[in-house]
Amino acid sequence: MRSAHSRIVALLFLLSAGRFLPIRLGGAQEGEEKGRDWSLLFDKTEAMIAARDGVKLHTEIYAPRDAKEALPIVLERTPYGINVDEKGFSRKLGRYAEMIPDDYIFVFQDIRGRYGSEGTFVMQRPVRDAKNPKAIDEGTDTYDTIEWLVKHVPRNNGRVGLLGISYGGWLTVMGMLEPHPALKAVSEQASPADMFLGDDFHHNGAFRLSYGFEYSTMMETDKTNFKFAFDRFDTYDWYLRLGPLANANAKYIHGMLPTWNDFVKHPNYDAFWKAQAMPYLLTKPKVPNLNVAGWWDQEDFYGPMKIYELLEKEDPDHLNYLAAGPWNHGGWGGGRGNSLGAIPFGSDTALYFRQKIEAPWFAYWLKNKGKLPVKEAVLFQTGSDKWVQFDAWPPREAKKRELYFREDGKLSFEAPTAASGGSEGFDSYVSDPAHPVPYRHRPIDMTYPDDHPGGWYTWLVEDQRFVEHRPDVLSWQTEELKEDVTLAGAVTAKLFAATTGSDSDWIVKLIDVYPENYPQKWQLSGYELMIADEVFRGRFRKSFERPEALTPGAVTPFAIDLHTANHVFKRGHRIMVQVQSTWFPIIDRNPQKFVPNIFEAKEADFVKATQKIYRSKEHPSSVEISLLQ
Ligand code: PG9
Repeated sequence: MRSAHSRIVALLFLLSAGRFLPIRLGGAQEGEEKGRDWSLLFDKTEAMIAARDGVKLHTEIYAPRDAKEALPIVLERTPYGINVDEKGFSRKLGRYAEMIPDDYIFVFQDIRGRYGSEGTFVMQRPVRDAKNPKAIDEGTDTYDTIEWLVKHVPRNNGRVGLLGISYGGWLTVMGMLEPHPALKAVSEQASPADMFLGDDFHHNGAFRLSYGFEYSTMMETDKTNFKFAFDRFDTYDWYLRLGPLANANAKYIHGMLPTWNDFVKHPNYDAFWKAQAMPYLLTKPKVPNLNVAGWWDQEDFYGPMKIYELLEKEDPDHLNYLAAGPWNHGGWGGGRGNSLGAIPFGSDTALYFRQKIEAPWFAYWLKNKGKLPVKEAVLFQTGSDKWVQFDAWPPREAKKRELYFREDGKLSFEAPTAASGGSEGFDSYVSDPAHPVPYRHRPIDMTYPDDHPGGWYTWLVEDQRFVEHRPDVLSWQTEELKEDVTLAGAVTAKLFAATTGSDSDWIVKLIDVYPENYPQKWQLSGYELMIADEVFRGRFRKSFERPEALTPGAVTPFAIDLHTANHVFKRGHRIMVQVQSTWFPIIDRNPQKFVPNIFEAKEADFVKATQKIYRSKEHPSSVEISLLQ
């Protein structure tokens, strides 16, 4: 293993243009303030904390210099490095600028096998076998760390808070499964919940190719964040030239990345994926937890919403809460959050979250200070640009309505009739894996560039006009709305579709179309903003565990969960739905011919298919939305 590992390090190092630190994971590190002299505010100490198996974890402790009383500890564990400035103080302190005035001891730790910590990194290390007293996992590492901290850090008050974004959010969930008694509050932020069904690596079984490839090379090449060196700027072109997925190992990574090998070995929803999926891990909440999600999170939106939903099933002590805002991945962790891409929000939403929600949340639980800033769910409503408090999410009072696909590209609350369907009652396109629809406008730069502002961070808010007129993207849209339409809750696409292939992907996007004349911001005139979106891999229609071929030509129903949204389609706007069968290279190309394992598909398996989306009385495709009056 070690020699394989060093071979890939050598190989990729040769290919690499160099080492880039720190990476920007979503907005997760944007809050790391530049230029502030933290040494004036904090004393720093370092410790190698021994976990129960003797592996030592590199930990940095920042205690306020002028603390008058014993203080709670705020712990963040990370695989991405603690990232120190010229004075050796962690830039992560900038993430906590709004909490610092409340006085905490901040502790940052490299997880096992990353940066300064000993041991081996395992991607989302599975929860240990509880029968083995020597076994470890991220939960025991968190527990052992807290045990050490409360015993050894001078002038701590015996209360600990734990939080993190994304991988750090997942580590937070691991820490709350069997919490240390000193753990009094956690905030899981953008944690993945299920890597096969909805987060970074797959959505509904469709493989997230560019993310899966670039993330596994980043994490498993050596102990630090590594960048794969593409030989061209436009990775759309690079991934297309890669051809079938098997070429990734054959040409570049040579079986040396454990995570990539797991993708290849586990193409279906088997015990491997379930072992790390939240439905199989979470029981009722034992510690107060604020789940945090971004409506346009390009990595892990499914995760925090699912974790909130699962913990909500049994929460007699009311420990489970939700906050969501108009953010990309981690966008609440830094900056103002007054806009995302071209879309303005009318206020500083990220700052508001940190000042008015996150800081009071921790002060309440760790310092008995103030009032809880959230009753149950505090969610920014996009479109109207305001914060709304809900007693439940999704709201119970929302009513389901169907938006039907109709003839001539129309979308309507009126179902098709025998007469309206026309003689055929479907719309059609040819999906060609050799010419896949780009998921964002080309050139598609690498996922985490650090020499320019990357397109990855804002692709979910890109104007969808960039693909509207492709022959392999279909659109249906309403008339101009005569009044506001308030969507609050679940969005589900209900397609009746047929393909000439024996496997197929279906991508459905719910879009807010701005008026053609939009004086509030001229550049947004006619803008097509995605509000909900998802891909479904047809082979998993009946079961994610046992994929089946589709019957060519058969009209087949597909129900696709587009998750929840909290959005007002304003009067004068239109609602649009787009359907397509490729979204490249974020989603790998479905060969469109059923093969047992797409990771082993051959070039010849990739075939064109003619797709039909029905909109007839018998087969009324629609998107079901949840409306508030
Ligand atoms: N989305 C990243 C991730 C989390 C967990 C596992 C794999 C990837 C992240 O931003 O940390």
